[in-house]
Amino acid sequence: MFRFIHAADLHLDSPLLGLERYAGAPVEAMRSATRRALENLVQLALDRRVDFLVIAGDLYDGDWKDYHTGLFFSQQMGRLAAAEIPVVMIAGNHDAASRMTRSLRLPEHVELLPPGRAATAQNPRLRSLGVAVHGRSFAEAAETQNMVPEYPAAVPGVYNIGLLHSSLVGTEGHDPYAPCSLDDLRSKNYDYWALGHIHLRAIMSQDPWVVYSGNTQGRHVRECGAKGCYLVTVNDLGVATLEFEPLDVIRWEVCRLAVDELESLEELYTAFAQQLRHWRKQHPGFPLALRVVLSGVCSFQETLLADEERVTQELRAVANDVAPGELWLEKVQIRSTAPAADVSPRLGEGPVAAIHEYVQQLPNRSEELALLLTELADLKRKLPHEVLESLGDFLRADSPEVTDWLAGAEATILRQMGARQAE
Ligand SMILES: [Mn+2]
Repeated sequence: MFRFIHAADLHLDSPLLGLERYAGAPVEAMRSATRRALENLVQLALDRRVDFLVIAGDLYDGDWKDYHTGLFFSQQMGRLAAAEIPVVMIAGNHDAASRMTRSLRLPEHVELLPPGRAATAQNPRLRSLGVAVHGRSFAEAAETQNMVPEYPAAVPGVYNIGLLHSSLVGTEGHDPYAPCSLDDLRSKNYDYWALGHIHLRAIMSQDPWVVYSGNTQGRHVRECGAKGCYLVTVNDLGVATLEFEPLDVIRWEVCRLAVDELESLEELYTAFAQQLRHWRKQHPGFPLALRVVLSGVCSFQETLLADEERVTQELRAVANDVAPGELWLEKVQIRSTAPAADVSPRLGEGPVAAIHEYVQQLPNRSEELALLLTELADLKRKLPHEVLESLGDFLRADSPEVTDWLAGAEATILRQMGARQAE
């Protein structure tokens, strides 16, 4: 029997996106979150006495600002060296050789499989366990070739693990790096494919195991819920059992608050406090980064829009009250709409009313909506990777982002009108 950990996408020292500093926000926890997640990974390896650790790419978020990132990693690896736990890893699109201008020599028990050509890890401890780990690093940030065909043939009589940073066919919405299909992977006759690149953990197949461990720490609102790694136990018959182990130190969630039943800002704040207590119970002891989305038909929409900044800060004050220093309101989005009876008379008959009606009808006019989204495709091509990542899939008509945007459009129209009337 042996045990290993499959982790990927640590994105060490990645900045966490979209966070505003304000009194009461867990700024320090957030800044060092990816490092704490690595510490937790190492601690887990020690506590559970694993035989080895594999990392399927994107250990680093990109080129190091200075040597501290590399030194932090080597310090953590030192803890594993003392316990004689080997590490095998590959570079992904974020830490591809071409992106890294700085590097440090790796300790002997840590093996980075080379770019250019898939290879098998050399560590003799792996051989004595009856394990072969195969993999290939990215040389360039954008490797668009299917790498699987040239992976080494499975070694007979041992447990074969493939390390691969790749988007599988069917995982849309991700850069199509080193794309391959499940059939490509099956054809290699390996026992376990440890995949990286997709940050949402997923078991794509059980025979053989094809697994995305997801990233170890959520970095923005698109990476919600518990994040961590898989602890894999392989018995003497070669049968593996997987356990998900959380490693994150701050957790993202989207907190949707329906306002349909509420009648005033006061009631909103009370309902929000209740919702927050619910979140605290779901994630006891965890600092949370929350995006708050107000949805539904709001009887006091105008009051809500009249002083959005105040509403946001009031909600933050509620969060500070419920769990001081543990809740971070990343953003408050007003996606509620005014009752139709309130809106139509205000808009009258003019062009603004026409725009409002157009936006309201869009969800039911799929062809027009599709056309509109096609025009956004151009914009999407120009956006930097980091921005895209935090935006989500805004080109798919049925994605929640698009629904939210359309609801937000009405708020924008009313807000503009309110501003004009105030002038
Ligand atoms: Mn990644």
